[in-house]
Amino acid sequence: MEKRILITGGAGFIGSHVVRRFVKSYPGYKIVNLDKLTYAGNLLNLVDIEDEPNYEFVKGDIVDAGFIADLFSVYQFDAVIHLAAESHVDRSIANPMEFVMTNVIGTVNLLNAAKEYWKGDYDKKRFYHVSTDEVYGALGETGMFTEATSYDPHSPYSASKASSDHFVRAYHDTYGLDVVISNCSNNYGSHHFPEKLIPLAINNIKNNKAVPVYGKGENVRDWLWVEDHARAIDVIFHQAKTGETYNIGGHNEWKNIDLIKLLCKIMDQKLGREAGASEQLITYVTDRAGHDLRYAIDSSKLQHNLGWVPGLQFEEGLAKTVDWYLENEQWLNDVTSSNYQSYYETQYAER
Ligand code: NAD
Ligand code: TDX
Repeated sequence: MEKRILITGGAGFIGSHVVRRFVKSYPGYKIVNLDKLTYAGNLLNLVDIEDEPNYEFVKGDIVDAGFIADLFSVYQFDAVIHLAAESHVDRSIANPMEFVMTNVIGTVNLLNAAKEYWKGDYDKKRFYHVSTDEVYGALGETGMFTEATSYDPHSPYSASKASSDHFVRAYHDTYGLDVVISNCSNNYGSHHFPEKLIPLAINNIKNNKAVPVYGKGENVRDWLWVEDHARAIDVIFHQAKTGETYNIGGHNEWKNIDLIKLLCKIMDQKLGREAGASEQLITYVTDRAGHDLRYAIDSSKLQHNLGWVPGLQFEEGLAKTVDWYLENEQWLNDVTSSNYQSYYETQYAER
């Protein structure tokens, strides 16, 4: 094997796209996917590659330091691509401590295990930490986040991701660990858990249920096709210099309400509904606490240094995403069966 790579959180939304890309593109790499299979992790996301000879799944918790140290000894990893996290802002508002445990303690456990196992010899070793644009806080109507923007997280989720980023940099500065970090904007595409805006809206429109829009729907997000994110991670993993940070974004800003209206239009066409029918489902609900107004990523460093550019245009990507959800009803039924209903009722009951 040319490399043995630990990918954490590979059964989740972005992780499954990263695992698929690495397993298929690099038959000479051994890919070990470590995932706790929380409500957000789903092995159905990887059925197409689960029998590949260079792929292995391990169920486990990054919060368990002893287990993580043993895993390094057993598999002799050369690199880590760390995506495992609690990732939903609304859940972090309801239960911050889970985010501290997984996102902060879990990340430090992985850093420690890598440091101990590699014992200061970082030649051809790498710890890649996947982070978010939310660490930079919120923008007004203008401006963009660059890699030099100061951290200013507002939600327990973004505070926990900011903390983990600081630990990763501290391990580089203090122990010389070879690290890279990327901070990405909102992803969309297939296998996205339907608690996040786009898949939740698709599911609700499909079922003729109210589509909850927080506040006035004026908040702006910068949306990136998830496979473009996976391709950026591939490029950065292989080409970035040690200690570097890269911002990844779609240059694709949408107000939530405009995005939902576009989605309604696409779904009217796909479902053979009268034009304007799905828009009737839009329901304005109480705003998210501490709701960041606008995110926008300046990814020019990545474009200039490493030649990455976003590939798929948004309208096309959104239509492809809708097609995937309509064609994968079983997946949607599976992930919305057990605890999803109780989450949904609690989250939206009082709005
Ligand atoms: P997700 O919630 O879909 O998946 C997270 C995965 O991590 C799940 O498979 C879950 O089972 C696993 N996991 C959670 N806790 C774990 C633990 N203690 N031990 C082992 N595995 C555990 O998340 P996502 O949207 O795919 O995000 C992946 C990463 O990318 C996260 O680090 C997130 O902060 C970051 N990110 C996400 C976005 C986005 O738009 N979704 C944007 C930028 C960055
Ligand atoms: O029901 C909803 N109604 C609504 O108006 C939901 C779930 C969300 N929203 C709004 C809140 C945001 O302004 O839509 C926007 C997008 O919300 P989410 O899909 O929850 O994403 P966001 O909070 O922007 O965070 C996402 O992008 C950055 C991911 O969940 C994070 O993991 C990532 O780091």
